[in-house]
Amino acid sequence: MERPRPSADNLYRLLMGPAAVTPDKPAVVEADESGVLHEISYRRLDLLTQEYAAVLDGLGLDVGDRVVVEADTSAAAVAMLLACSMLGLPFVTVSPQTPDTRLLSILRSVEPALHARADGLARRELVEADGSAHFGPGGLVVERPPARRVRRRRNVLATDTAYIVFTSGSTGRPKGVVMSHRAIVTFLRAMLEDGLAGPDDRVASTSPLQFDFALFGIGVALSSGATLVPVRREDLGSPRRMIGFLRDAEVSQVHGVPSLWRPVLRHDPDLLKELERLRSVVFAGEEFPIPELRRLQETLPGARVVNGYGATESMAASFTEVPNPLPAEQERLSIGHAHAGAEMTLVDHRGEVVTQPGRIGEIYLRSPALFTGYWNDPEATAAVLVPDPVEPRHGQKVLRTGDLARLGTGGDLSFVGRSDYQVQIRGNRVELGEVEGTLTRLPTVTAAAVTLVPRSGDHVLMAAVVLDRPGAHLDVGAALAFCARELPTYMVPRSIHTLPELPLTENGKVDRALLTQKLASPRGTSDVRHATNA
Ligand code: HFR
Repeated sequence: MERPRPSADNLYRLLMGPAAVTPDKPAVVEADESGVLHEISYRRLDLLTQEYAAVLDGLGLDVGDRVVVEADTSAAAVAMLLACSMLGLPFVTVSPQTPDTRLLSILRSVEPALHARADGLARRELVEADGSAHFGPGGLVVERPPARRVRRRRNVLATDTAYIVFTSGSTGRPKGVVMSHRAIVTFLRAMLEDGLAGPDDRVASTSPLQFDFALFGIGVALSSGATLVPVRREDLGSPRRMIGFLRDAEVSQVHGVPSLWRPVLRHDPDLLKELERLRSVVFAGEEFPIPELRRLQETLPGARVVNGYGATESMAASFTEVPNPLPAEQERLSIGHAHAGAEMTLVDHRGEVVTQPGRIGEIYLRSPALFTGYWNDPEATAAVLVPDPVEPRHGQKVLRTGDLARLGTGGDLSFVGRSDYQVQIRGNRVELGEVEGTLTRLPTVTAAAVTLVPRSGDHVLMAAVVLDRPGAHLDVGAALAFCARELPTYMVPRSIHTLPELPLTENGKVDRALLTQKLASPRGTSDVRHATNA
């Protein structure tokens, strides 16, 4: 049977649209191992995609058969994602630094037809994948072809799965978020309407490919005819190399989690002045600590900072420009209104829609870009794809985000925190984000994380803070006294530990589970100076 045909709403067709209009424009600019920049045009990227698709098609896979793609973001990796999209093969992205145990659990869950890894990556002998291959600028080389199978489908439809991204599993077992072509294409069309990036942008992507923030950068850059500029992992660790790369690649827009900026802000903020072409910084994933946000705005005069809020289950929900300068007393950031193609509604703990400004509720997201469901987990799916609280009778599901926000006077929202970060202390409800916000108002504190640590049968609030310079000092006693003045007693941390950096997850967010472990055994926290609020 001839090759499956992608219908209009297909990720490949959206992202390669510009190839027909500006074939010679650079689609991707990437550094090789010696740091030399190479441009791959839209025409070249499409040719590589077609080449990969021909080899994949020769394997006789069926629409819906999964392909695990193990790579960092690169032109070849993008071509692999597009080739899978063209043939209706859901891609499952994993990063080279994904531990074998996590990769095995993903392979066992999705049972891929093929595990394709970027050239140069070690072949992890994990028997779970049927076929194995490696890919690069020279082509897609199949090492072990997948078993022959019957092709039951010939059309790739909008409702077919484009990709499956596994959540970090911070709250429980990792879940596979299944996104259809219709969902991701609808979302990216809303980004085009909002003008997040334009054809003259050079968009730097800094997240690992297993994080949909990386897929967002690929989608936004290519669908707008812009140029995608992946930042190599080894360049992210050193402020000088990261800033040098962004400057030399003449990047105009940087996508990254807040922790991306912490090292340069702490060790060498003046480097940021070299980024004269930088017009916008889009952050997502968690709150940007206010003191760091202020420092970033001060040192990047020409750039607007955009607070991107949302969950993988809809890719993203809102993009809100951060006011510059940030008002003095502001502690929580606005997540504004949903982007052009969605709407956020707040529902209180009684299930009532919140209409009163100042009130807090859980964010429910109405959108055509919602995920299909969690892979092979109908119960978890039913828990978050729920009847519309405003009008349940029409049967259209909405996403229950698990995030809390406060309703503003103009219907805009300010982020409060995750509902599972609401903890009970001696019967009182504590919003960890509120304690963290108070701690970041202390002089020299640039970031803070508060966690509940089990202690002799009870739980105590403990705080970790990062100071704004390596040599800075925190007067912990004064800090605890400040908290006691600003917060109810039950919200004052039992102790405050100064750390050189906050532990991070693979996606670059604060790793609260690891932090709790570190704080539970003070010996684990190096350079610990703390007083107890006994
Ligand atoms: C998230 C979700 C991807 C691309 C998200 C672009 C954008 C957003 C995404 C990234 C993500 N302020 N808390 C914020 N898919 Br724009 O982090 N997805 S996730 O599924 O891994 O995590 C959760 O992270 C949300 O439910 C929130 O709790 C939190 N979060 N963005 C923000 C945020 C505060 N801007």
